[in-house]
Amino acid sequence: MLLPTDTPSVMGIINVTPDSFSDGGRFNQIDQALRQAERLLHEGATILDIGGESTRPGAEAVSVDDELARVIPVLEALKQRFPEALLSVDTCKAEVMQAAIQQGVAMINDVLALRAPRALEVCSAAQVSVCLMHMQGEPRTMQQKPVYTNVISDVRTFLLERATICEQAGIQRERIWLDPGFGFGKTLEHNITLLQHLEQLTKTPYPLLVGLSRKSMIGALLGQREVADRVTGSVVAAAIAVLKGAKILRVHDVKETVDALKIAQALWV
Ligand code: PT1
Repeated sequence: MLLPTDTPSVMGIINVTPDSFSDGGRFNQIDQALRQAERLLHEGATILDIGGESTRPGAEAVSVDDELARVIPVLEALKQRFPEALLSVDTCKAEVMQAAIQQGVAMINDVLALRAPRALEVCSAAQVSVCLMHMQGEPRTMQQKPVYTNVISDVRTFLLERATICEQAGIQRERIWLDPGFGFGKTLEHNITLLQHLEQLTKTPYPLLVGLSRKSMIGALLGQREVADRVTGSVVAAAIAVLKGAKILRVHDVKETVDALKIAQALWV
């Protein structure tokens, strides 16, 4: 199943990390993920992105076994309950990619852009789309001192190199998505520059996915606003990204983003 690129889509975020839930019990996690999926799909998400490893700044890595145990039962339950929904898995690990592909996911969303061992092999052997994201450093330490010669061309060059490597490994061009990785080893100024010049990343053969939802750059632009109060800021940033050519918006607040998309599409010439 290929993801549409003609018109922008909203990808709803489903986190299955322990800190997202009051009780880490298996049944509870599956049940909560199903309820959240139902709401996000009802609100207009056409893709759901399921992640079992936090990659936000400062986050610690998780083991393969823990990530598999969190993510795979949730994918299985989602596929059974919502067979028509497009699923994406947010992972860097080849083992998790392989198991997710067996559950029928349409996209592998990888903040490491398939640089982990065997990730490229696993994805090229399957009929799956891949999202290649740019990150400088690793989540635990990436915000300590990000440096670029030119953030736009550095990110663009990295993403096009990874896309070429994917094509050479046999992943079809139509299956490759790029993502500048807002907040991943980038200062506020770097993030602002990337969004201001996002159209430079859309002039490639590959469609663009962006994640801005509730990130610290939105909080900082609003004067250190807490996470729960970043919805409007996130929605405006998402609308700007779409007007500059982004084709998938990865968001928490699906309903609000879908409204913004409808208005932007109706009124922008
Ligand atoms: C993203 C993304 C992602 N973001 C893709 N996958 C996260 N493809 C997880 C902050 O500054 O943008 N694209 N998977 C979440 N990561 C972050 C990063 C969350 C930074 C918060 C911040 O607050």
